[in-house]
Parts: sequence; C-alpha cells; structure tokens
Amino acid sequence: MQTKGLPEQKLKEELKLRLKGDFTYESGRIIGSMCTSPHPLTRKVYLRFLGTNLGDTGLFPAVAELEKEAIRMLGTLLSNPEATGHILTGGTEANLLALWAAKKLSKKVDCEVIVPASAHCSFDKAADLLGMRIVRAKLNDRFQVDVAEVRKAVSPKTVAVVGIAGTTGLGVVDPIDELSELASEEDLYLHVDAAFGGFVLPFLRDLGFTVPDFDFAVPGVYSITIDPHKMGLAPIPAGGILFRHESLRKMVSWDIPYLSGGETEQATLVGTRSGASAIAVWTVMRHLGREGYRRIVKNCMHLTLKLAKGVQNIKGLSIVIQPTMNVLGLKSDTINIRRVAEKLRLKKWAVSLFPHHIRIVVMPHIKEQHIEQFLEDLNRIVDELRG
Ligand code: 0PR
Repeated sequence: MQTKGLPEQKLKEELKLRLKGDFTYESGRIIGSMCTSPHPLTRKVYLRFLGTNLGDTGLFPAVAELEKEAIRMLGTLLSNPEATGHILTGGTEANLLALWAAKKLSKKVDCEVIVPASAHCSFDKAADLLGMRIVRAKLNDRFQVDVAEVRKAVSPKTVAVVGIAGTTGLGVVDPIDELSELASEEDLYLHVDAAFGGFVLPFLRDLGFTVPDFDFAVPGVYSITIDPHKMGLAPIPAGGILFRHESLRKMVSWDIPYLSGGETEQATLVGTRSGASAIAVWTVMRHLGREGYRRIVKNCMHLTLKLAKGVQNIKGLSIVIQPTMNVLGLKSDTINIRRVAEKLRLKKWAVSLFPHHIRIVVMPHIKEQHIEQFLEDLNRIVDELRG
C-alpha cells in the first residue's frame, strides 16, 4: 500500500483500464458458466444494504426476517414451505453444511458418504474437511447414478447418500425417488444437490416438461442445496441450504452469546455475512415471481434445444445426451474435443471443458444471436479440424 491515498476518479479510471480485458456476461461469450448477470433490481438493493450483517442478527432482526421469508419461498418452490435454512456463500458451503449435519446426526466419527461419480468437487472438499471417506458410485448409460451401485457401496460406516438434480457436467437428474427408498431402508441421510436444477426444474414442470420428483416431495430427502446465484439471477454470493426439519438445521447451529446485538445463533460456516445477499434473493424472487422465472427458463430451454439441433447438423460432432435442462454436452467420436475447445477459446468463446465433452450452459444472458454466432464458429472450427 502506498503512503498517500489516491483520489476516487483516478482509481475509477485505473480500474476501468485494468479490468477491461475480462469477459462480460453481456457479450454472450461466457457460454460455459453457471452464473449470469444479476437482475438489475438486485444491483440496487444489494448496494443499498451492503453493510448489513446476518452474523449479528440482534442488530439486524428485520434482515433476518427477510432471510426467513426467502427460505420459505425457496421451501415452497421445493415442496416444503416448512423447510428451514440459510442463504450462504454458494453451493460449496451448502453441500458442506449438509454433510456436516449428516455426520453429526449419525454420531459416527469414522464415516462415509456415497455420491454419484458426477458429483461436484465441493463434496470432495467437504468430505476432506469433515474427515469422511467419499465413495463415488458409477453412473448408468443415461449419466444418472446407478442405484444398484449405490446399494453395493453401502457399509456400516455409511452415514449419507447424495443425489443430484442437475449435474455440473450435463444437467442430468438422478433417480431421487429410488435413492430415497434405499436411504430409508438403510436409515441414511439423503441430500439432494439442486444447486443448478433447483431454479430450473420447477419451472420446466410448469411449462409442461416431464420432471421427476426431486425435492422434498420425495419423503427420504433430508436437505437440498439450491443456489440463487446460478439460475436464480441473484448476485454472487448467494447459495442456499434447506433442511426438511429445524432439528437438522440445529445440528450445525452454534450459540454466540457475546455479540453487540445480544445473544445469537449461527448455522452457517462463515460468521460475518452480508445481509445484502439474502435481501437480494428475497427481492428478485418477489419481483420475478413464478411467472418471471418460467419465462426465463422457457427461453433458455428454447435456445438450448436450438443449439442442440445445430450441433447435430455439424458433421463429426454430436451431443452427449438429449438435454434435460439448459446444460448441453458436445462430443466427437472422430476429432479431439479438447482441440475444439482450444480453438473456441482462441475465438473468445468461454466454454467449459470436461474430460470427454465441452459443456455449454445457456444462461439468461445468452441471446439468439449468440447461439447463431457460436454455431457458425463451431462449424468452421470442426471443418478445419476435419481437414
Ligand atoms: N453443486 C453443483 C451441482 C454445481 O454445479 C456447483 C458449481 C456447486 C454445487 C458449487 O457451487 P458454488 O460454486 O456456488 O460453490 N457449479 C459450477 C461449476 O463448478 C459453478 C460455476 C460458476 C462454474 C460459474 C463456472 C462459472 O463461471 O461448474
């Protein structure tokens, strides 16, 4: 840090210059990310309440009440208005809290969690931190977790099973009802990671798509991750954890007696946390309503299907699986998909690369013309590589 401070104008100019090379959502070039441009209204409320702290709820009881209401809205969306939980830093923290609650509930020290092979790396981080062994169960040919494999993996040390509603790589939904049956039989905690799918599946169902039960409507589900900073259009950071019963949330709750607002409790990994996130989630959900999200999801799905069709018309390229939501996998049996991704990146398309496929996520900032430009470039690149 220099001794003398710099004036606002100079810093603004410097920031503009320093950051101008980064990608922006508005350009449509971020086509492999699960985040998007926050809804314009959330920008205003976020800034307005930036200093509020949900780590000291005695000082901000009204913000805490809004967080409860936001959780109630999320719970209602996921078939359980009685669910309790918090707005967190993201899906990583939510998945960590779920496994933490499962471990504490089981009272086991030496324990295991079974996750699908497709599970997000946040489960590896959580298991490592919590001293749990993570067991990855194989997928079936539809890229869902194979429930027979999960059954085989159950041991006396197993405390929890995880199902995913919208996998990171392909947006696939695991058979949550079958996992629930298994978990109930074996008396295991079932957590559903709907970080991405939670803000997509209920609206797809409204639109007439066939959506299997994946939420609290399935009786064995103990907790769900749902991230407003993905398809919820809330600013980063805004993840969400929902527990079926308050008693589960209490598993990860700590009494903090000394704060300036008086005695409080924290059931999040972080202590100090901005109330602006919860306020932004509350605001955007009330502003868009079910109808607003339905419209957004309809458009994303329309463009995803258009892209899927376009890809299938390119010789040498195919889709990994018919998309269930606005996530699409691109693969090739004849050309190296890594080379395709490299060339797309050289053309400034920020795609996401998995071991055997390119992942495209058609978020709300992606418009029709972006899909058309992308398909044009993709066509040209595949042509070149085919030689
Ligand atoms: N669960 C699932 C199913 C996820 O896909 C992710 C992240 C998480 C949990 C963890 O969420 P947080 O990152 O909020 O902790 N999925 C994306 C991914 O890793 C996140 C992402 C976001 C990727 C923005 C790229 C990007 O630009 O692929």
